[in-house]
Amino acid sequence: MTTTERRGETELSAGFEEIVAADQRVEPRDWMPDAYRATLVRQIAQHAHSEIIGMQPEGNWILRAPSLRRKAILLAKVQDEAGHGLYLYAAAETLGVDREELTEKLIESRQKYSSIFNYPTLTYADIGVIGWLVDGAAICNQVPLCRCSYGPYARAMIRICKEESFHQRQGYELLMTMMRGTDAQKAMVQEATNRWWWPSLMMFGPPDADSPNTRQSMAWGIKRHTNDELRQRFVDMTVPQAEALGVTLPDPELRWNAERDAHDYGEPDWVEFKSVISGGGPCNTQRLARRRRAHESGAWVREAAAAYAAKQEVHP
Ligand code: FAQ
Repeated sequence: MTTTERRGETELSAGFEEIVAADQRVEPRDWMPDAYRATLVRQIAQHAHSEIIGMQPEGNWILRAPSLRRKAILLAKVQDEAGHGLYLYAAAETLGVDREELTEKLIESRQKYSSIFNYPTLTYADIGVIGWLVDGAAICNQVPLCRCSYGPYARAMIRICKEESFHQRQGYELLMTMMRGTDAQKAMVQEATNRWWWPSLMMFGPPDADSPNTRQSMAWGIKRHTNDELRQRFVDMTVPQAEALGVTLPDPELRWNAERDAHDYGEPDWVEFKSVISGGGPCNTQRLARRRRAHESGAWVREAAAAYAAKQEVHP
């Protein structure tokens, strides 16, 4: 690198730091450090993959929904998740990676997706609990991302969060209905809550002391809070909701701490978390195999769309 090139890069870097310090948005045309771009691609791709893989646990119940109303709600929710995936892949594309390449990385296990979608949905109460806890955790984690320093990601998150709020409410309403039902229905809600509580806490990522990316991502304004801060916010938000619903959260250490003005809670099983994110969760193999199959069986659609686009270029 020549002296002039080095001086040019120092100026560009100062411009980037200024945008971040002033809490303005970095846009695709702006210069950005390679590591900032790589971190965004990693996080946005993981987020997009999560939305797409996240369609499977709930999709599992569309044909078995207990009424036409529940089926219509569930269909709309699962379609929304597909839409979120598409907004996010589009945001990632503004960083110079294409969706085809990201999909390849997902199906070859070279990129992650959220641990939560590697657990099975065993009863219809799971659909309610996913809305309440999983979408509830997603909202806690994602509302601050609407202020992410990277413009296209922040803007995608605004639409996504609006839809996630609807998802959370439909789940809570479903559970409220079941809790007004028979003893067997109430037991089903409690049992589903017991299974999803700890995996929901794990969605926020490892404890701060074990989170290699948080410090730099916060300095760049990609993340606005640490994993533990958001996990705490989720616990504090969820405890009164559980009380209103009439279910018990499965944590004997959960109690209000007046000194901290927050709830104390037990430690999630981080060994299980590490195993799930390294491919060892109960449904990892099934989720990826299904995604791979869907990708392969959609090849003819991509080919036809590309052929049609090429024809339009010749004869618009
Ligand atoms: N699962 O250093 P950190 C949804 C990885 S969407 C799997 O703390 P970071 C909507 C992490 O990637 C849910 N992997 O990482 C919906 C890193 O690995 P790497 C998805 C995880 O990025 C609802 C390593 O561990 N949401 O639910 C997890 O600073 C219902 C070290 O971790 C998002 O993606 C995990 N839980 O913080 C859809 C939100 N946690 O890449 C359908 C955006 C950590 O170095 C139905 N993402 N890892 O190999 C984020 O906010 C962040 O990326 C975190 C992780 C907080 C997830």
